[in-house]
Amino acid sequence: MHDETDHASRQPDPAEAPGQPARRQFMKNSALAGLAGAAGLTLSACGKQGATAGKGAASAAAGTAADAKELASDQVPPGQLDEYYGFWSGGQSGEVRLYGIPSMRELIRIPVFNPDFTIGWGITNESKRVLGPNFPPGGDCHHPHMSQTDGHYDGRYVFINDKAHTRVARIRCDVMRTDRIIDVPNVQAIHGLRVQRAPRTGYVFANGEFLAPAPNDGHALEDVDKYQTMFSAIDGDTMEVAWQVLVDGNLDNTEADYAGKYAISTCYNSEKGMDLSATMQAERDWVVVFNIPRIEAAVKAGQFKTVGDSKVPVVDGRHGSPLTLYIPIPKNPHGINASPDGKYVVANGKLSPTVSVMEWSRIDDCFAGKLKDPRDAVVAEPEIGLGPLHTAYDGRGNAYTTLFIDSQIAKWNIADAIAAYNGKKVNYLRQKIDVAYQPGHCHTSMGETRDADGKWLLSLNKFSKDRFLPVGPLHPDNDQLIDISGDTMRLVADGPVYSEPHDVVLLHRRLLIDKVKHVWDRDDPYFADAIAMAKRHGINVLADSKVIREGRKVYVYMTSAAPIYGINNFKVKKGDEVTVTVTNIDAVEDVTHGFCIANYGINMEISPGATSSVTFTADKAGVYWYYCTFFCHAMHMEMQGRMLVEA
Ligand code: CUK
Ligand code: CUA
Ligand code: CA
Repeated sequence: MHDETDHASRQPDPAEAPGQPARRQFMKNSALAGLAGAAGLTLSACGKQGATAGKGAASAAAGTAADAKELASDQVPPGQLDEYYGFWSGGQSGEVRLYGIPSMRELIRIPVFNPDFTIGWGITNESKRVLGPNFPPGGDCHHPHMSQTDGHYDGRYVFINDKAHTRVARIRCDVMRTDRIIDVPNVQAIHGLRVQRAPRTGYVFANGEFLAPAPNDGHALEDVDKYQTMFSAIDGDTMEVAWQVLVDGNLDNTEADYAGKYAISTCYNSEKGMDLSATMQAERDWVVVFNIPRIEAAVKAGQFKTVGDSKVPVVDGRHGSPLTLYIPIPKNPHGINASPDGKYVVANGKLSPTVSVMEWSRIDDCFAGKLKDPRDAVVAEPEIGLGPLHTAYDGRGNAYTTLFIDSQIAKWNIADAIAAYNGKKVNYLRQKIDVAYQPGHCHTSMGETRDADGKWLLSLNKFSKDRFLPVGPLHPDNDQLIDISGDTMRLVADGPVYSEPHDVVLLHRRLLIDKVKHVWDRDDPYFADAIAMAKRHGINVLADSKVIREGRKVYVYMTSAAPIYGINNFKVKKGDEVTVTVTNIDAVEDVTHGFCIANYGINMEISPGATSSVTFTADKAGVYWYYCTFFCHAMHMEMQGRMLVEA
């Protein structure tokens, strides 16, 4: 057996090699010329200023350097489209942000768990149907992942967790709007989230991180032995929790294989510690592998219980269960990432300078009893550097691991790491690049699919310190774009971002560009409830503008067509419950209207073809103007009307 303490895998660090400049010098222009010569690198265009040149200028600047490959550019000229979409977790904001890559320009924001006054998320009836009646005021997003089919992105959905309120959300990629949010029962704080890759998504896997009694109803407050957590599989089509697995320890990040057989999660608190030092006692914690076919069979056979009011089947996956496999891994492991060749999965050691490479076929053998020791699933445990958190892949056999403490990304070769583990004298480390500063996740273009294309690497750095203009004590994060298309990683651009995107996915535009709708379909389920309500009132929302009273309930239907609403004024009584339904009959690309009632806390967006509705109590008498909030026409300012509220 190999042991992480005596395993002779300390390698010469390429970043420490003689002749390599320190980080700050590296950034100084004066050092660039000398460096290009010393390192044999082409530093033709470092950063935004220099990178505007096209092919000709870039190669001219490269001069006679040995590595003639030009530095890829983050510049996307006016009118040109980015090659990649990036879905950014919005972190504590509770939203998802859509970026273009390589420009790193923010395209739109997609409100998910957060109220948003731009589109009226949390205000409209359509959003409240998704958020639920008593939705909490925000979220804490970490892990956005797109649905897959056979290990390829399929452009249907992006799923994301809310750690703060133990929820999972689904975003429809055709309209870039959140369409489902669910509470996950029996656990606290959904952290790791991944999708089943094959045959399709399928399941969305979600880790409950914190340990607590279940049901968490005030019993066993001090009885730490009774604390527990579970792994959840959510049906990505119905957004119902299909089953849960009770585990030992806690759960941090999760990942799925490429065959549709396994999910796998890291545990940093095998100790069941209740404070920091207690969670760091063991030299090894573990990863736990979930055998999906076996779990499904157990559920089918009725070998489950339920907890409290929840009807979700809970199977027992603690040590000794045939449903799970616990593989000891050093130490407080964090990220877990499957390689795009479908063969390996890498757990990142965090408090250990190592990552642990496991082979799925050996995990098969462990479950089949052919391998007795779960550690036999480990085929390499290379030493990478200090604080390895997450790993990404280029599809050419190389892995890229963020080193939080070293503020670096290490590029290493998987096959060479396995050879070194088997005693061969090979250097698996390819390069280390300084990042600024303290990286968490890194992500490669298409890197979590079979289509990993090895073009771009993003380093999501937690600290930006001196990289941007000072903006007060709260600094932006710094997401750095790195060209990995050649043999050498090269930093291309810094990108400040509002706290705190833990993770992103990057996918080629061909996967989405034709799937995204330019105007809403009139029969879209997103506003079907409003259309059904209109039908009950005999209203054709495309033609009719009308006020209907039913007791204390008032229904106002109006069209919007630039620059005029279908109703110029309507009268209600103080205390009435008012529902305003606006239909944008300008089914013309980009002609969006808004509907805001001054001093009533109401604003909603009505994109072309859409119907939006809002219900509120007219609790203040007086004249209240409503007006359009999206600049839609030369006479946009005049697109207005009055709500008259009788005392
Ligand atoms: S976690 Cu934040 S850096 Cu929530 Cu994916 Cu690792
Ligand atoms: Cu409609 Cu501005
Ligand atoms: Ca631990």
